[in-house]
Amino acid sequence: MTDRLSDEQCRAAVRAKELYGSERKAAAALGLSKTTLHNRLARAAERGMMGFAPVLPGYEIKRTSAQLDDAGNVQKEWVTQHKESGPTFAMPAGQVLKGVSAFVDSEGRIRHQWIKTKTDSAAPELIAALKAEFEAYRGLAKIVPAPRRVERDLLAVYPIADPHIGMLSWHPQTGADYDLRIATERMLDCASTIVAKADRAREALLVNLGDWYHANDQRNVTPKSKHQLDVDGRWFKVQQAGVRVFRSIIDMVLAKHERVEVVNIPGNHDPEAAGALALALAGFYERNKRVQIGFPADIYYRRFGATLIGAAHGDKLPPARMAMAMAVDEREAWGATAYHWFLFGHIHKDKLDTVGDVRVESFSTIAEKDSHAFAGGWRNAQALQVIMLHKRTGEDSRYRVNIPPPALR
Ligand SMILES: [Mn+2]
Repeated sequence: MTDRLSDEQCRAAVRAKELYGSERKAAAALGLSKTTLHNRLARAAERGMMGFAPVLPGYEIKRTSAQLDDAGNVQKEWVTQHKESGPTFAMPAGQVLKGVSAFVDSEGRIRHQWIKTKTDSAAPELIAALKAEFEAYRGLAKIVPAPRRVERDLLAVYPIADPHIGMLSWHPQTGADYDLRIATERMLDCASTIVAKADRAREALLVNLGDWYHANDQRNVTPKSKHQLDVDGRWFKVQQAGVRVFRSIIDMVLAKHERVEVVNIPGNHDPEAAGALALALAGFYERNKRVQIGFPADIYYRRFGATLIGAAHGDKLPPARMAMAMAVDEREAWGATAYHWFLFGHIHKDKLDTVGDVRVESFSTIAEKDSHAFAGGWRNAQALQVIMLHKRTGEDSRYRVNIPPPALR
């Protein structure tokens, strides 16, 4: 609070105003700023030192009324004035609006308002919580620089079949442990190995052949057959881990290849979850022109030079129908290409069929067996591969990383 102005200071201001006429001149004469002089005049008016003539400094007219004679001439006039309003209300720092109450007249018009504020106590905690939540995302959206030299005539095809992220397998029951941590670490490990081995193709095709997730949702059964699944029960955590590991793989592939097309094929274990995965990835890479995330369709086709590529999960159609569907769906590309190659997963093993001139090939998984697969006697090697295609001559080379059986690790 500033000290109260003396009556003498106020009176001096009034005298100066009368003497010099304008507030500007009066202020200059007294060696005061115009604001200071104006404030002194306002205080003087409050103390009745400026008479009662309308309108006093710092006051505004509230009401005027007049008394007229019979001829309609003004006999008397009243001017009611009250102190003018202060500056515009500004929310004090650290405060938030708690409420507003109003004093209204008989017509419901606002006469006065009270703005009630309170300490914004939630904000700092909220900010801290959000910061903590997004800590794991820090730097992940960073644009990976494009590789310097790439081979324009090559396409690197990375088929990823059936990682079954979220599956739980217990060594005493199935011969090997598998859980969320093992799945994600193994995926990153294998992916980084084969990305390093791959040739510097200009383009890469990253194909999720389905069953990226072991479960489709918290019900923990296969949606169609209702087979009971052995799962990590924290579905959201599984879903999140699945998105993160895929993102890391895309980033690795982006560092090696100039353009990356990502294909998400829904499996029988994750028909809807695959769609959510595709959505999450599409959102994350929306502004990266080097990445294209595809629609999660059941059958995928793409032509690369002399090769026509097809892909499906493999639960809905046998190899012969894959070949036939490809010929019909892609009749033009079919006729224009020398090599026909259809990729699938689902059976968790490397297998090559030829139907006519179509090489219908399934890929092994990096996952361990669940109790169902163990009991069924399925015993297949685990691996991850990358296949290099040449624009004119088709398959050029392939690289592979094997996961040795538990006893030999
Ligand atoms: Mn499957």
